[in-house]
Amino acid sequence: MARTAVTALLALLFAGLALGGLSGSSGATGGGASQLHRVVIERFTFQPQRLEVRPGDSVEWVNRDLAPHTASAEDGDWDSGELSKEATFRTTFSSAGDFAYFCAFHPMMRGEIVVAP
Ligand SMILES: [Cu+2]
Repeated sequence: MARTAVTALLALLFAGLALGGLSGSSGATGGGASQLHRVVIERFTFQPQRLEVRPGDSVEWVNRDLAPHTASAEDGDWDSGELSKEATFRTTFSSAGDFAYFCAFHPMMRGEIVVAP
């Protein structure tokens, strides 16, 4: 399906950006400005499902579904609460690690933020 192809292309694009970011970071320690990344909640999925960011970066979730969703950290550190359509939630990741999260209303909806220097 076309949508699958687009998703695959996006995944490749994100992988390329991640690799480019890593190679570009050699020798630079903490000089970069923090960035804002976006996760779109659409059709009961988090897109991208796995997002790589740098320490100090922020991530914003936006719900494009009619159904309400949440973005809730598995370790309980943060929780968007109920996000109605077009509602957003933003949090900042200051330390490195893998942070799994899910939707409290639809626990099969899972995502991951990977914070790597
Ligand atoms: Cu949900």
